[in-house]
Amino acid sequence: MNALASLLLASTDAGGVWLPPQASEQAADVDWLFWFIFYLCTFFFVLIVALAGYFSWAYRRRTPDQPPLPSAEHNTPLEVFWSVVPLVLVIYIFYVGFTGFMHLYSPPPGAYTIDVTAQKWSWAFRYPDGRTPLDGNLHVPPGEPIRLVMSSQDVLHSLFVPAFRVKQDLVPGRYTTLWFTAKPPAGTEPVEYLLTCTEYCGTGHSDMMRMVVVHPTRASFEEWLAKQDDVPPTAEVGERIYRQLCVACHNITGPVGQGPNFGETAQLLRAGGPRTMADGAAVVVDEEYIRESIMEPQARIVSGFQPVMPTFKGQLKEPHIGALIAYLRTLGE
Ligand code: HEC
Ligand SMILES: [Cu+2]
Repeated sequence: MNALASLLLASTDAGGVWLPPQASEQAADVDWLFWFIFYLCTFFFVLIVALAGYFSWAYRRRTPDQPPLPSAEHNTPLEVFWSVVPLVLVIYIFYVGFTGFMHLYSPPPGAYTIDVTAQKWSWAFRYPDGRTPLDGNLHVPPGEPIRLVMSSQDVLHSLFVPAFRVKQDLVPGRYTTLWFTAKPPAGTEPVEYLLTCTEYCGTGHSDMMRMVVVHPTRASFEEWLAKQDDVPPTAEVGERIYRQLCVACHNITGPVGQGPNFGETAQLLRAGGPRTMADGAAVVVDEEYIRESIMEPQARIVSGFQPVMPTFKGQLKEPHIGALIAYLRTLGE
């Protein structure tokens, strides 16, 4: 019975066959209206198709020369019935949809605000005190309204968290907002949900995936936030940043991805270059070159590659760059 209910409704905290878990306080209402419309359509589909099938069988022509049956006369009660019932249903759907929409697009005053910047092809999140998440993911405290103030550096992007049932476009040249209240995780560990771009924005569109990390308590969120700045610039931290932010385009060895292999970069860093740029210049590969490649990737383009690397300015700070360089030094030894 439980299995049947979750198959038919898929509206549980844990998620069902068709929908992801309802991880925000907004999710249940969205799902409720979705399933209401879905089953209403199913009901009328079955009713209409069954009646049409039955009538064409019941009133079929029985002999080749049978004259047509007289058509039914006008029937006022029946016509009022089949006009008023759908009208009431549609008005009800409009009412629930419109009030739900207004609710979803009016963040409550005092919501915790996080800045979001999208660019081809990454997300940058900035907390009220200016800190940015080291792992590139959106970390949030549970059980309180979170408001995202969002803008785009280049083209249209769209932020979507399926488990929260919220989605909003990011438009260059203006701010848009989105809010949600994440449900507290069941256990004492943070829980992660997918965050993705749902507006096709170019070749790297599918790389625009991050996690929303819901902390079990406000205190554990604060503790995490406090740690975001003072990272030790060690190779381990560098490797973690690499896995989270760079691995999509930079392999270490093997086939070359969208960007140069870091094994090769590491060797050049050890030898001091030279690296040939698209304009033919041969440049020295040192710490400053690595730093520039990360903060101003468009300044100089490595020969044979496309200028597709996003800047990590605003997302990575000095200790992070130091950590990445320390990590590069461990490669290809
Ligand atoms: C969307 C793909 C993409 C991502 C993500 C990306 N890069 Fe790049 N990267 C490139 C491309 C393409 C180039 C070569 C063109 C250029 O110079 O901009 C490059 C070049 C570089 C270079 C110069 C390498 C050399 O051998 O000359 C460095 C250093 C670098 N990236 C570091 C990083 C770091 C560190 C990260 C993660 C924080 C990162 N990149 C994330 C695409 C990417
Ligand atoms: Cu995008």
